[in-house]
Amino acid sequence: MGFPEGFLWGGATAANQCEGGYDEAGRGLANVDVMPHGPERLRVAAGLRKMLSFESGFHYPAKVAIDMYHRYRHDIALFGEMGFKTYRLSIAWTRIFPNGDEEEPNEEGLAFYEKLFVECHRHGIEPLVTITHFDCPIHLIRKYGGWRSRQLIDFYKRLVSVLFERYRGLVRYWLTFNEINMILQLPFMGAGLVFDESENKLEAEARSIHNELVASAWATRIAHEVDSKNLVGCMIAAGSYYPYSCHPEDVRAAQVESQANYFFTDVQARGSYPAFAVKRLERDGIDVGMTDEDHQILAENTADFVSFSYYASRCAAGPDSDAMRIPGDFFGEVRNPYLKRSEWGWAIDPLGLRITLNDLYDRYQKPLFIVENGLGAKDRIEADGSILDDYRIDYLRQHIQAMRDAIDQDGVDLMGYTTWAPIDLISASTGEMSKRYGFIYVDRDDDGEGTLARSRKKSFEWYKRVIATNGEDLS
Ligand code: BGP
Repeated sequence: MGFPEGFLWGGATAANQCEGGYDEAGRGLANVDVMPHGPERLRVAAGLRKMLSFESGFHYPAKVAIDMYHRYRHDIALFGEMGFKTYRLSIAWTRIFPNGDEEEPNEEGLAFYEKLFVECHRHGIEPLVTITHFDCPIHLIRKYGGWRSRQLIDFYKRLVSVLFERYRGLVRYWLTFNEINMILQLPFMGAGLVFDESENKLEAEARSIHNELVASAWATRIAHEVDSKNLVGCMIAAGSYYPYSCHPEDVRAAQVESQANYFFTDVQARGSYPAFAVKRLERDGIDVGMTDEDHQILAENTADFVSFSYYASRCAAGPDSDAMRIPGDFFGEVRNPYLKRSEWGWAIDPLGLRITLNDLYDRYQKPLFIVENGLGAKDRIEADGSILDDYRIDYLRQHIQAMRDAIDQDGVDLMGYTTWAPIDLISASTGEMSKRYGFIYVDRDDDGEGTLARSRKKSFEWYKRVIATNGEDLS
């Protein structure tokens, strides 16, 4: 009973949210660098405001982030101290190919990650590498229009071939695209898309999605060719949709929303477009540019495991429902009246994690991996310097309990759990530092002030004990 032996406990970060060093060692500029802190950020991320370079009057948090580029040894040592079995991180594409379309990679960028992976192994930590976590080289956006161009499939293939060859023996767990379904909400962040007034937005999105899905299948194939020990996962922002009530219109609304999300993993884990998606594209008169070769590549190279982030369940209601709607909410627009919410308005629903695990396992029957889960909260430093983050411990405890139930009682095959994020870093949605997730506090504020010094929060010792007891001791 309990967590299986070898369960991969750890934490997850993304390059642009922690590395900094944005112009060091030949690194090129990416979409994620030019996303400012503050209210404009979401408009840029959604492709509604074009920002392809630094503009005056804005603070760009990714430039320095938490400076992990220079401090990774120290940070990985702290992860080692907590007993991490795995550390999920992402490669910055522009460290390896600064423009994205070069023939030859940037050796300095490759050497950086090699040192980082060696450091992980020194602490007994297995790296879990996201190949792209919301990043796309600016040059590829300017010259090719981001992922709407099929040429990006080739550039991505070149990138992954270099990574798999170079890190053979150092990395065996890979994720192709972080939260691939977020392209629907954040097309600039997800695919480097900025829309022209005259453009068919739906078509540009559908083509970009298709290109990423094909690129993902190619990556899976190349990974297996280079080393049969490689395991490649797909990754979505998950959280099951609940109908607001048992009114059939609400149930149908939840189904439609779920399908829009599952679509991505359906293709990546099963190898073909599901019938509802084919019909939807037909209805909208959209041609994604599928070739015979695409069909074959998708069918023959499905993901080895299905990974996902879970922060909250979502709720859906039919058009005539009296449900309370929240315009622009990240996780669906209908408020679930039964759930409490975080300081940032994200619903808190540990049982929803068990439901989501069951839904995904029922649908795919592939090993699952929770690669993000956590609570963004403001932390207070006590007079003696300590941070008593019991709210974070409570959140994680309940979610870990829910996943234990899913394993023990429902038989879900779960490979591991990496919290978002083991160390405070830049928020993807807001660019804030004050939305903190870490077991490790970083002295930096929303305006980029602070010493960047690290310190352990109360949750640090707690998570260490959870890992040491393989999830037995959650007290
Ligand atoms: C996911 C992203 C992460 C991370 C997390 C928390 O969508 O994959 O990059 O940031 O959400 O979100 P936020 O940082 O906006 O609180």
